[in-house]
Amino acid sequence: ALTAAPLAAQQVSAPQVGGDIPANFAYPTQADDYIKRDVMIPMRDGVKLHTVIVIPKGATNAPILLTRTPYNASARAQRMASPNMVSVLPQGDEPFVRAGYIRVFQDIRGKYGSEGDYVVTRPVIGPLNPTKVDHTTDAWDTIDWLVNKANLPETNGRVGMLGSSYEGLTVVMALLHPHPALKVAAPESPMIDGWMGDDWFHYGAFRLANIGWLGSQTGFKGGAPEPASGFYDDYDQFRRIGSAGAWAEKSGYAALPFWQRMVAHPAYDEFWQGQALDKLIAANPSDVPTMWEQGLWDQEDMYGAIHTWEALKAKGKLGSNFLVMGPWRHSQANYDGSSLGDFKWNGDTATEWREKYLFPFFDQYLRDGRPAFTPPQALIYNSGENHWDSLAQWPLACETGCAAPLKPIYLEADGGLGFDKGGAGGDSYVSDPAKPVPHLPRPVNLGDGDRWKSWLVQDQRAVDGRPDVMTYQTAPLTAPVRVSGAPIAELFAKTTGTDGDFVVKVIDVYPDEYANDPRKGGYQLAISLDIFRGRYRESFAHPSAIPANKVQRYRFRLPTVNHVFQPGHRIMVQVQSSLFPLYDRNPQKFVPNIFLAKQADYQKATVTLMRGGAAASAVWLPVVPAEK
Ligand code: PG9
Repeated sequence: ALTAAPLAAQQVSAPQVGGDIPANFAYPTQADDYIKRDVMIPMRDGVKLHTVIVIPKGATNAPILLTRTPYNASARAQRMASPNMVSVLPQGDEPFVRAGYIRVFQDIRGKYGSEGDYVVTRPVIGPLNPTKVDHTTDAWDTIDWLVNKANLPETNGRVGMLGSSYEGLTVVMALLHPHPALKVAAPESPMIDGWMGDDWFHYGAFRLANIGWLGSQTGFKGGAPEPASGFYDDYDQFRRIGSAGAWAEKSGYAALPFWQRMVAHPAYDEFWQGQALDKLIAANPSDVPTMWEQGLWDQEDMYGAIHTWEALKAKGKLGSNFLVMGPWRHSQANYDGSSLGDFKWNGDTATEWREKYLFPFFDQYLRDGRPAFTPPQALIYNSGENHWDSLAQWPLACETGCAAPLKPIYLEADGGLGFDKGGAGGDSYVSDPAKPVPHLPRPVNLGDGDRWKSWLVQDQRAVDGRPDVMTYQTAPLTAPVRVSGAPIAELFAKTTGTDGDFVVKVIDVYPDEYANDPRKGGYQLAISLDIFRGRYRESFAHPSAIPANKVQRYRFRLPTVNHVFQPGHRIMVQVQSSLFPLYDRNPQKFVPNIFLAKQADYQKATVTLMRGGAAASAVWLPVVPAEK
């Protein structure tokens, strides 16, 4: 048995005199494999922009990868504290770090460490921007400074630009008049047209989900958390308060200049048209080799990249402009792309894209002696067969000029859907602004990032069966149906109201039983959906009241798809009048400005979707022959 030695016999080490915190202590200096420099780069108007330059230690003749950001350059260049450059920089930068690139993040003017005025998505110099500077000149001046060896001795004089969303917009702006040292670019889910289908509106329906961004982004130079609202369920919050304008008044956001501009421009007038970058790029196409990237389920900027690439295609500029669409949510291209919501892809599609396509595309222009690399004209994930498609032509089906035309799939009686028109008829439902259709099962907290990121792939059964959600579906398919292009919704509808929204979803319904993943038995996956504000059915610039009880046509393009509906699955179309609180509610009574609608303006309406005959509501699908 063990016996303790008598206490007095134990060796007691010297007791601590004083506290355990020494008067002077510093961590040993780390042997970083990089150098970080903070510099202020002067622009042509004397304003200086804060720029973080991360250089691999010992670099000479290194290319530069540049991102211009409204989201804090210092934070963008500090993923975590580490002596390793690869850990300090964002995940998406990994192949560039391995190849010894210099990485540069710059605060755009007026944000974080940069001087000057911040203007939200600052339009180019001209009628909407009376100053002498914009993101085109700022990118030029920045690149001019960076490739000067007196400023940055480690440079080889060549720059590539990339970035997602707002950072993608700054890439596109640089392309409007590119500096000769800008050799290659990748706008990733760029914000291109804030009214048509990117962050602020979709076809005129206002996206309440982004309203918080405005406060944190323009309330403060350095950004700030959004204030507590006193609500967890934003569905309830926005419904009770009323219009977006009433919410802005209550929250104080009504004092923000950009909010005021938005309220002054609810329609697609010169303000929005004049800053639509797809139009500006088409008018000033560059020769800089460019890879346009967009997620198939991008919940923020679903419109920009594909429309700009199409505008360049129409200009005959395909030789230097390539399209990539992955099975991704917004900005997922820069993270792990193995899955989205409940859907698992064939490996990490985002890392695969960065390593196999993006990096070699950039590297051939930025370093000497690198192999030539021509990406496919369009690299698009096939979300029904779970693999990438490399396409020499895109889209495969469209209204005119494609190998195949669009093929209408019609709403039919008794909730049917088919390629035959069927007999004339109609289906009615009551749309009640007091009970809008939620875009996610309640409670909906717009600050819940995980639910926001994957909401577009959530199971639509959450709303299927509501009396105000009209569902039409085919029988289980006996052969695959392949769709590759942009579907077009064409509804013929009447309403007892004088305004109204139309949401159309194209859905892949999984078989009732799905042994590979039992929870997916009967899953309703929207492969394409959008909203259209009825007052714009004749003109985006000049809204008009809907004549009550008269059939009108509502025709709008839906987001791009590259999908195969497999045998045993069904094709489904759902139509509804709201998608809330992501989009503000339509009062269903024509008012001059929906931002300023009063509580009393919101009214129930009976909406009738017409079927068959001369008013055959349909979705025009880009059906192409199935391979195999
Ligand atoms: N989608 C964001 C945004 C871009 C431009 C304006 C407002 C918001 C973004 O992720 O940057």
